[in-house]
Amino acid sequence: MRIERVSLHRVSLPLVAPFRTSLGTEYERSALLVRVTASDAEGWGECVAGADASYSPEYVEGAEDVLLRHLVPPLMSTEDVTAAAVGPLLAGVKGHRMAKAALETAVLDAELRSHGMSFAAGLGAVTDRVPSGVSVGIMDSVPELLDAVAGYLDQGYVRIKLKIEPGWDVAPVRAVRERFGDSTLLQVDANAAYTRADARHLAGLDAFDLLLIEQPLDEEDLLGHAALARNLRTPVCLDESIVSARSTADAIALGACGIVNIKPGRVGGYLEARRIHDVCAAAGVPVWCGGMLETGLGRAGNTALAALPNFTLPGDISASDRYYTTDITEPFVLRDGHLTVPAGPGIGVAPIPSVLAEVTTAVREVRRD
Ligand code: SMG
Ligand code: MG
Repeated sequence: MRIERVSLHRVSLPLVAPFRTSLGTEYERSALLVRVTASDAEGWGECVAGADASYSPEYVEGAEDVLLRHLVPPLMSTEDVTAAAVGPLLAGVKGHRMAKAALETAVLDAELRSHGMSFAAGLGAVTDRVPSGVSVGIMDSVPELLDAVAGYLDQGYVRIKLKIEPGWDVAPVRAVRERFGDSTLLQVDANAAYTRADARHLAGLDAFDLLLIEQPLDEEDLLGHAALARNLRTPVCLDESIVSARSTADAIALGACGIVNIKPGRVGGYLEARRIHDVCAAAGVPVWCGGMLETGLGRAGNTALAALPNFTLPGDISASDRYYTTDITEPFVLRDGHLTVPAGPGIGVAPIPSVLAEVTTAVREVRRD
């Protein structure tokens, strides 16, 4: 396709409640939406870079800058762009995977729409609904946490993930297990808050039959994760460390993880996400789809990805109202603990113009000259 215009929409959405992790507390989601307009189709992608660089080196203004300076121009000077060609076209720019993912997703959306094919069909989905897990932030007290978890279980979420950090780990996990029983699917996520010296302490979590512990150590500490995995009964899952199919294969070969969290934004897009899925499937490593507090746009793509066969664990793909009173697309709703995978062309949803206008704080537009 010939891309005529790319527009970058900065949006700001208030969260229904603050979301606290070992990295800090978020009160709103500041996001960047990419819209690609070609001669015969239009597509959208959501950039998951955060307001600050605490989760990854990328942050929203940086993503906007690299898109405008370095990523959009090569696409604009190419006559025939396909989604599969975006990665190779942008290979001269190192890193910036979240920015690249948003652009590739918008191209993929436009391309699939022009063929009348859904993301799910394009990626190879094998199911039309996916089980929904919820990520529960760090709270001021254990009673407050138990109330929050009770609310999510009442709504039907099939899996609970507790955010942990030093000082908020064994006690909250024990309390949730005691209150809600052994049959609740439960896992924890540290966002790299521990060090190798915490191995013995983390082994204290082994008593609670967790599905997994996610990214306990620094993202670059693969050998530390491998050592930890040898010493824990709880399976080690990697999030931040997994940035490509190659880093996934390395992590698996080193024994650094037994489970992989796949986030399309973190790895450069849905096409690399699918390659990671395939690498893991070949190695017998289960995967699940992570979340970055996406709007309905990102949520739509993630449900399609999570419908691939090796996504055997529930993802952090909750209903829109977990974070937002008003989503920018048709909201995703929980039905019997599941979300429906959009079946329409492309990503299957699009921003509702009136809502988009309300939450937009700035728009930058690049046109082919
Ligand atoms: O989308 O429900 C969601 C967020 C899930 O916990 C979640 N994401 O490390 O997995 C993770 C975090 C990253 C976002 S908070 C910085
Ligand atoms: Mg994580």
